[in-house]
Amino acid sequence: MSTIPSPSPAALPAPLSADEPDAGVLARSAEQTAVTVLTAAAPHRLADVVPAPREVRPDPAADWVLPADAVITVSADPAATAVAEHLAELLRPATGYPLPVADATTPDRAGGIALVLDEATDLGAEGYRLDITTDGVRVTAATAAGLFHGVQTLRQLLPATIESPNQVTERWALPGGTITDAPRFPYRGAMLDVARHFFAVEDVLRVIDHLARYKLNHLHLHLTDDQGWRIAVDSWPKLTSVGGATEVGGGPGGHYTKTDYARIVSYAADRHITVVPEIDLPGHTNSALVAYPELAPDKIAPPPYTGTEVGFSYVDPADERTYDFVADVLGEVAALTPGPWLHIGGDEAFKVKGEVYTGFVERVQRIVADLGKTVVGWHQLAPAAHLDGRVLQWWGTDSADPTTAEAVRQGARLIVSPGNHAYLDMKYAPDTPIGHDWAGLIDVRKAYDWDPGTHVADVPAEAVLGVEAPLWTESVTSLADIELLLLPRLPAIAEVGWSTRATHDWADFRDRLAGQGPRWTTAGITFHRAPEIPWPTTPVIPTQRDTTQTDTAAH
Ligand code: TNX
Repeated sequence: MSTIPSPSPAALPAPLSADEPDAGVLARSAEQTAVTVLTAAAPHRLADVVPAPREVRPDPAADWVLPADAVITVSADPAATAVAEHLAELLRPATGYPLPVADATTPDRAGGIALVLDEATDLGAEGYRLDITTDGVRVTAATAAGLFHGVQTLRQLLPATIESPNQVTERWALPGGTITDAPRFPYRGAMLDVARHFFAVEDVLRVIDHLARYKLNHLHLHLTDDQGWRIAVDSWPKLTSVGGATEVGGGPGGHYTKTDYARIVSYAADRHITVVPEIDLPGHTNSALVAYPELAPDKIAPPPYTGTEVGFSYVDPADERTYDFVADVLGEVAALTPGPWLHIGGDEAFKVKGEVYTGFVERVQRIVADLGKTVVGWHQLAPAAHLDGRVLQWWGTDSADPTTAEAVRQGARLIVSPGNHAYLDMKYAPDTPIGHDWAGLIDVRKAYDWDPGTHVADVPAEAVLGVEAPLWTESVTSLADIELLLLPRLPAIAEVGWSTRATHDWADFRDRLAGQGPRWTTAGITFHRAPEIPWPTTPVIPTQRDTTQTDTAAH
């Protein structure tokens, strides 16, 4: 990042800390809703953004304060207009401002926020430029996705109180200058295992919100495993009615109807996030075998499984009926999924070996291709014959695998999810109350300090499609658990995937990440107060109500 430094704090108006007696008073509006009144603080630094933008040029003479009558103008385009509405919805609760969205052709619209689609913007499919001047804010991008990412940057540059669900009387100041930004890798994702424990649609939508904040653009859903089958398949209905009724620990499980799944896909799409569905094959299939014993090698239904061992189950690779099942399931999932990817798992099929395994994978890869989708699978797929466009997901812990390197030489691309850096189900420290440690402990620095471009031996950066942070849920049973493991490591993985290598700097990242804590607290989001991060200790919204979260309330 070529950062032209901000002026020293002394050159800016002195920030008032919110716990000083004159800095905040509690007021109530006529409607008796709690309104916290805060006084002016200096705006954030323009570089205080996660993931780090490519180029930041502060102009302290150009700080701008969002006025109560600001209008959001937008190019006449439905996708861009949706981004403008999204921005308005982000800003309205805390500001209490009406923030109408208007067509950019509407006259007399100076002094607001303009979202401008401009095909000539030379920043790729997701890049954007953000200009903050004394006249207002302008986000320019060639695509609605670029505008969306620019909006997330804008959001982070406002005071942390912008995250409040209740109105706050605040000086909504933004630091002047220009950010020019674009991602390093096209694929930046997180995975949620909804099979080991089932999570309600609302929980998944909230995870999508977290992805969107940090410019991640893929949500991989691990929809099936030994402990539960979570996606409705009309042609094999017992997959969910029987196979969906279990989960780790003996809970009730659950599944997504096609309508539920469509809701997740569309909520994600509105945030420029593509859903990647995974049907794990040929192993990790006990729940399917319970529902349909004809798929089992011995044709006998196994008992439902609610433990956490892996590698014992598999669909019968020698029975043609198995391929009917695979084609039916993948066909229905493909039809529900607008994105290009279908993930077929392929991991830990310990009982399907050698040519039987590769033969199975090659047939399934072909089924996916015939559905017009791009096949993705865990890197165990590597020894199966290459199929054009296929993508392998690396989850090793040792940074080298000749079979994967050979598959890449033949044209496979790689999503990099090193177990010892990107696995969000690993504990932070020995005392983390949930999570695993088979790939080691992953503190924030470990999640941040690796390079997807050079991580896997003999895999060149050009073959790397991007990064993904998987969250397996054997020990994760609630949204609060999910958030505890996700935050603050998800932003670290997001930065590794988005930001150019030249910006990589632990001390700088640590300070920028610290600024996210008060935002999460204000928004009521659980996070792990990792001791290596200098979290601010001043509450953002002081003494608002008994129920008010302060940033000391989180884990
Ligand atoms: C390995 S990572 C698995 C999962 C487990 C996970 C727990 C991968 C492709 N397979 O089945 O849930 O470890 O960390």
